[in-house]
Amino acid sequence: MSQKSPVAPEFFKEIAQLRTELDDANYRYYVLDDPVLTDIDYDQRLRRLQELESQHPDLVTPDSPTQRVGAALAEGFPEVQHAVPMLSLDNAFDDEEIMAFVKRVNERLERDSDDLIFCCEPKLDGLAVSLVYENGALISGATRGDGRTGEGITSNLRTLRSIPLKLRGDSIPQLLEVRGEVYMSHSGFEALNERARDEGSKVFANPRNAAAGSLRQLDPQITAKRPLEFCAYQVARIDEDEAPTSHSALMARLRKLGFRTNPELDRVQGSAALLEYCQHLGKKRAKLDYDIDGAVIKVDELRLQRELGFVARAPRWAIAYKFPAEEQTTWLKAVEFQVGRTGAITPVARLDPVTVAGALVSNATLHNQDEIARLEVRIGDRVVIRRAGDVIPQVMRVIEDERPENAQAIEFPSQCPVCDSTLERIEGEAVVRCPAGLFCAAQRKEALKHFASRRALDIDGLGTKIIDQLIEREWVKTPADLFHLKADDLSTLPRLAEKSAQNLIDALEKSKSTTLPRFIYALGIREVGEATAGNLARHFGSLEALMQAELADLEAVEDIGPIVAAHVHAFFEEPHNRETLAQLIEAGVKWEEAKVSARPQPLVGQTWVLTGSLESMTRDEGKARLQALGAKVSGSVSKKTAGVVAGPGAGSKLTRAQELNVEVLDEAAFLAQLAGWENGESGKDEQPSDEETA
Ligand code: 5U1
Repeated sequence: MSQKSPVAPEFFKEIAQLRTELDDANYRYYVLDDPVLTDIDYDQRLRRLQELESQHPDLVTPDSPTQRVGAALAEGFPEVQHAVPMLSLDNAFDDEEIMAFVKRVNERLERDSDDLIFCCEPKLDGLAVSLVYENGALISGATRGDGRTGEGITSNLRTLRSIPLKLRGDSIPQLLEVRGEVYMSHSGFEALNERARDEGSKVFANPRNAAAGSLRQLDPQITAKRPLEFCAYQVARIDEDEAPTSHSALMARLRKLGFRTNPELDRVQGSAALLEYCQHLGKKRAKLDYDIDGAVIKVDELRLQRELGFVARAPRWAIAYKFPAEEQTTWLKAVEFQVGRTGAITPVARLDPVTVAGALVSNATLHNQDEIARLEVRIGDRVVIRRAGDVIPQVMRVIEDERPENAQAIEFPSQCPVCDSTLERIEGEAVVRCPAGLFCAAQRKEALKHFASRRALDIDGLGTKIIDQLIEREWVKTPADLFHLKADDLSTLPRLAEKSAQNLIDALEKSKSTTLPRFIYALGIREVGEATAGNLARHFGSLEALMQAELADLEAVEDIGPIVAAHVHAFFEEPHNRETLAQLIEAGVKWEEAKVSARPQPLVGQTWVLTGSLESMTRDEGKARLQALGAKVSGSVSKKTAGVVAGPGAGSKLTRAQELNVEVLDEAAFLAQLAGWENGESGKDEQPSDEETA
């Protein structure tokens, strides 16, 4: 048997020293903005460490700086449930809206002086991610996704040197969940595109797209070559004695633990200082080496944040102030009419290309017929274009003084430009639609693109060009036809080699195993996006139950109002759609029922009482959400009651709960608990149940 050679103490020492030097170098560079090593010195030390570790692989630890780049993923990114939902923010677009936010906050906190402390920082234009550390070690990193479920991109996030693999310092929280933005600096972006140009590969349109594309690589070696950075802006969970009590103190704590926070972060007191911060940041924006689209304003004290709570998916204690969008002028050369997935006809302006907010713009939406009339725009006009963040460029107004003599009026078509059906406009709606549904080739194409898209059935390799050909050859009329395609036929399509044809068949086969939320989303029901599809799946648990739902049942679903309920109802009433659904299931499309029906039921055996009014939902909605988690909801409080949710106006039931020492939750605490339970946290111990009387 071969004997392992003993490790010399100097060897240990050198390894430990190199790791410390490399970790310190990252900390000095990213957190303190005070570099100590040049890139060459850093790489030299990293190589030496790699050499030493390769001699003694048993000494390699997962948090060693050599372990940033792991193996490629074969299967795509796993789903990750966020223990605390990743919220979105309400927006304020001017001083008045900021003042209205301050007023709302002060009123709710019953404060009559304008001296509240806010913590402000730039709003980075990147991608939100969440990082979980257990006992100091990074164990998971995920995208925001729909706020409840993201994609696990741990291997990619580990490649970012501004993300510590282990926390710094002697006192480390047992559990820490940090949220922040992954972004690319302007200088990093320029260097990346220059390299791409040299190599003849595709250049990115802007830093945000480059950051998004880089994070979505299955091979972390690629991500590691992209100049991505992370900046922390929120602590979602921290488990330590004497955790900080304000947002600004939490940010200081994060810096000590090794995270970069924004150097522009500042505490301000009162609304005048707040407006001044936003104005100042607006002026500084052009000098920053990264894109920002505004400022995020947060009530600093965590106790007050808890008191303020949430409304729907946004906290009441924070707001995003958005800078005015950048505008440019150019010539309108033509207008084309596009047919969307649901038949909506959208006039699209073809423009002389112009760079707006970092992206080259050659098309802009004119929205609809009314908008063309409102703008009084003509072909040949000089127009003002606006683009804000991800939003599709828009034509804002016409510069009439520059109108050429031969400018032409825009005629809205009366027939569908693709299938020639007579267009319809429902009274009271702004949109003109082609009523032909899947009989219109344009709608078929869009429906198939949506069906195959990444967040729907995620059919790898089924891109726009192939879909166009499948529709034009009439090989595919409905999504179900996709699953009857043959590799031999596909390989006859131009530019689709035999291997790619077989790959596509394999991808189609793989896509048949999906989830109910993805399947519902893939159907392309009007106004049913990913979040609504998720809510429908969670609420009904099965496709059969959803198909049988009445309008009232649909309206009882979280975040679904009468309009969306009507669209869903109409979709499942349509015989043609029912037939396609049956064909899809017949073709083998399936999802794990268990995944759906095993949604968390942590409140089985518990009885809850709702009393008083709630702001973010009706009592019936609150009741439905508790019941969905397995609870019984009762109209009276007894000593067996597990908990009482008490909103304003709560009377005798609240008093009774207090007398019996039953746990009472206000709305904010209830929402936070619901979010936790719906994300799989367990409830309290089972208790004997009351009769359901509510
Ligand atoms: N800088 C910053 N961006 N950002 C985005 N802070 C911040 N906070 C957020 C979000 C969504 O949310 C918390 C207020 C919960």
